[in-house]
Amino acid sequence: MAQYQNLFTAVQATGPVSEGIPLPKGNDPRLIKPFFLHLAGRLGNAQIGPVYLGSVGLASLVFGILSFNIIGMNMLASVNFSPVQFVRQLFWLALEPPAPVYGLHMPPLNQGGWWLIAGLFLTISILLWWVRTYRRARQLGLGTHVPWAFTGAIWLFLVLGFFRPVLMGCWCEAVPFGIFPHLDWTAAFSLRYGNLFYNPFHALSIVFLYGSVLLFAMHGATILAVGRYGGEREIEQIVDRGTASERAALFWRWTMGFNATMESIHRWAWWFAVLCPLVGGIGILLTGTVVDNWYLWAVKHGVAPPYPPVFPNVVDPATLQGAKP
Ligand code: 07D
Ligand code: 07D
Repeated sequence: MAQYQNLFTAVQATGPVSEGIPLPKGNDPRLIKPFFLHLAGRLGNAQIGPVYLGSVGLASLVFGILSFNIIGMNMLASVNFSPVQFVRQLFWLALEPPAPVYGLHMPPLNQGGWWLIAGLFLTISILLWWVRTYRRARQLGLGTHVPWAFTGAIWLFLVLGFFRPVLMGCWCEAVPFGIFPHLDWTAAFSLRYGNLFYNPFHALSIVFLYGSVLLFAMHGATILAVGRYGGEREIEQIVDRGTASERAALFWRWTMGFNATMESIHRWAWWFAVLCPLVGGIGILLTGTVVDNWYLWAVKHGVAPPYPPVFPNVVDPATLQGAKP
């Protein structure tokens, strides 16, 4: 048996497959007869399955697939059901939300109705998936940290597609479905509301996004670096002297004077990741509802300098009579 293993030298143990612990009463049976997959073992654990599906998981999948198919069929219809054009233009195709005239009403199917239905089904699917993560965690006797972290992402998703459009009184404010169309929406949103860079919550969200990346890199690197001392076997590492854990801590203490603990590093990671969409959602919710132009907001609060009056006679065309609403 090899002494020192890494990603490239790891020996894949093959033995009887493990079903995992028995589940408490009221649970469904797990699906898929477990088997080993060598390639999976190169990335993570070589055993595939069993999977717990259950009724909530099944319902989530059904709504998710329905939503995905509604989006796909609408995109296919937009290229006259040509499979070739569907593939060629896939990244540019969209299912757009209703036009402004419909406000929060139900529009005809081909004018945003399908968008509304797809969005409803996607939301149901995501919420059911949340219930699934909660129930699986509880049934295994875990804390519910994963579902609560997932709540962060769901919050931003609901702000973008539900809470903010409802506050603005129009589904037309929501994000379209589609790869490039949703990027166009993002850029247009920033322009419409005076450059999102001046939104402090966008800035904070970026802090946590970049911060999460930095923390993840530091943590991953540290644990890999003490792998030769068994650093990934966290529990028995914490109390003894000279362990991988102690070396990892000392590395950071001696490098920057401060170090995380085995527990705190994971709390840092959890909060950094969760705060990214959490503060982001606050920033989006304020946009157009409380603040109409983040650049002017920044000028008002002394964050950004006003443009020099080079063209003093220019009037914003949007304020002129006869301008389209
Ligand atoms: C790696 C975990 C796996 C998840 C993946 C995503 C789908 C969508 C469906 C065409 C890290 C699966 C994708 C199921 C296909 C249809 C109908 C997570 C990992 C692989 N975006 N966005 C992407 C979503 C928003 C923005 C990619 C979803 C906001 C920018 C992918 C949502 C704004 C860029 C994607 C959402 C925004 C992207 C890669 C929901 C502001 C990119 C995502 C539900 C936050 C990047 C072409 C990824 C890209 C990208 C999905 C919302 C901005 C298609 C599902 C409206 C600037 N987004 N996005 O890897 O390459 O995430 O775009 O809210 O540059 Mg987006
Ligand atoms: C989208 C949460 C929802 C996802 C869920 C999962 C499925 C199933 C299926 C795998 C990502 C759904 C899952 C459907 C998947 C399978 C099979 C999380 C999501 C529930 N920005 N910007 C952010 C930067 C600019 C804009 C956040 C950087 C410009 C808008 C992030 C830059 C303009 C919005 C961020 C930059 C602009 C954002 C996203 C640089 C465009 C948002 C955080 C360097 C011209 C969003 C407050 C996140 C937000 C957002 C980064 C620039 C627009 C930190 C680095 C100025 C409109 N931007 N941005 O976690 O919250 O997203 O803003 O230029 O809405 Mg930005």
